Amino acid sequence: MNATLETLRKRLIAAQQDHVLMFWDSLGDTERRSLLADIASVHLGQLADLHRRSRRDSSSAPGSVQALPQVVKGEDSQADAAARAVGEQLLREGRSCAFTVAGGQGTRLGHDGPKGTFPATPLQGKPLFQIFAEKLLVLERRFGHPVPWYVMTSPGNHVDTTSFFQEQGYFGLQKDHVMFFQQGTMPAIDINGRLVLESDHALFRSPDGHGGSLRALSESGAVADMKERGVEDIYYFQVDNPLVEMCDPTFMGYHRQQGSEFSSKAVPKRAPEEQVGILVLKDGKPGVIEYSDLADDLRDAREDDGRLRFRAGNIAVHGISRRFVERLNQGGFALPIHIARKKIPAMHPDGTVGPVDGIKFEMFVFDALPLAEKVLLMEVPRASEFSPIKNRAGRDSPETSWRDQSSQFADWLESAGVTVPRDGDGCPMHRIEICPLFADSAADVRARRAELPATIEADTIIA
Ligand code: UD2
Repeated sequence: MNATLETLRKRLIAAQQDHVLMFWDSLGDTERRSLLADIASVHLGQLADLHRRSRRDSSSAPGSVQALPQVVKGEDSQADAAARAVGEQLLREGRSCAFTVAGGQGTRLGHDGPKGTFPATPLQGKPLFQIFAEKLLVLERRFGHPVPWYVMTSPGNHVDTTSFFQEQGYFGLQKDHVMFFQQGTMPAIDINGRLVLESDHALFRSPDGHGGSLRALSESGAVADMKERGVEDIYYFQVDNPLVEMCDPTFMGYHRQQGSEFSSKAVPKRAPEEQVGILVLKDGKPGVIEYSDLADDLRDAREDDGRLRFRAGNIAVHGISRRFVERLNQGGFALPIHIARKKIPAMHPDGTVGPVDGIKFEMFVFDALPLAEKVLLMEVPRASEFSPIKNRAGRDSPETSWRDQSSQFADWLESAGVTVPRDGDGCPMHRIEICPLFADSAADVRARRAELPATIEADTIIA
């Protein structure tokens, strides 16, 4: 260990990072070994570059921005039906899988536990993971083939997530078809570029962003598992959206028909000021521009028909070909690293722990768009596909998501002839919840018309 220590110490001194050994003399052998391994895995040169970058203006305003051509779901019913048939065949043959990124810390929601365990339905308060599991069970029933489900966690929530699935009996899914893996982490630095110690023998690390999923899929063996199962396409979605249309066959059908390697769903932005990333062509390449990097004239630009020109709001639902993930991981994985300034808990030289101003690093999955040979963008209606739970209150909160879930169920019921009283804003007067296992679409609801009430007169669960 001494030789390793001395080599490492020299590297650390050269990089002005030798403070990470300040507790060395008081550590036991196991702790020393673990600290050495932790430090050895850090790319000190890269860290110094990132710190230099963090001190420059980080905005990356692109040279030219154009709207990305898109398919609009519902605009051409014949083309949609043909794509849907392709997507359904993929499910029948087990060639599509579901992939949830659930490694985030969910700090804004303030929920004690992994975000997927958050009670998300309007009346029964079913956890997000249960909603997804039930939607997957419906697909299995409908297409006669289980849909493999990959769930990415992070070191901070992995055990809690897997224990939750075990306690809940995998919500009725077959255990063999649910795979968990952890995403990678990156060390953080303070504003002077110095590594932060979380304890006397460990660096502070944080999850490497949802972009890290594209590396973790490969490193964890998930991609190899997919290959073995015959899975060719991955339906990627975030853990926070109960309205996700699970493995949407129409979307995955277009993805497949057009030979796309990376497809994205978007919803029309509500207003120029809405704070969502937008999918565009940046300097001729597909990508996402964060709202803060979009110049005002582009943000406000409109088509002749009055719609926003740059309106493709990113809802973080993607179709990704397995081969593309394999290719990204050949010969060095290189997505850009983004910088986030956050408070970080640090161990000080006197052994106390307290927050310091720090810098965390993350990769974003949509940065893979320009690396794909072919991409597809599909605009979908917000009301039926996107109502995330991100904040405790206000926009994108449990309250707004319950309302949007109830509205979707109300639309389905009305299509089956049920009377649903609505308020002046058009929202259902009562909360409604339909279990996916009872019906998972308007067509399913119509097929069970005989079992429905004539009118919704109070909060109603249909299961
Ligand atoms: C993301 C997008 C935003 C929009 C929105 C749609 C970015 C930077 N912004 O915003 O443009 O598309 O979603 O809902 O992506 N996660 C991990 N590991 C990580 C970090 C995040 O698994 O290290 C997961 C997290 O569990 C969640 C998702 O990624 O499912 C989104 O993370 P977020 O809440 O940080 O992204 P958000 O809502 O700011």
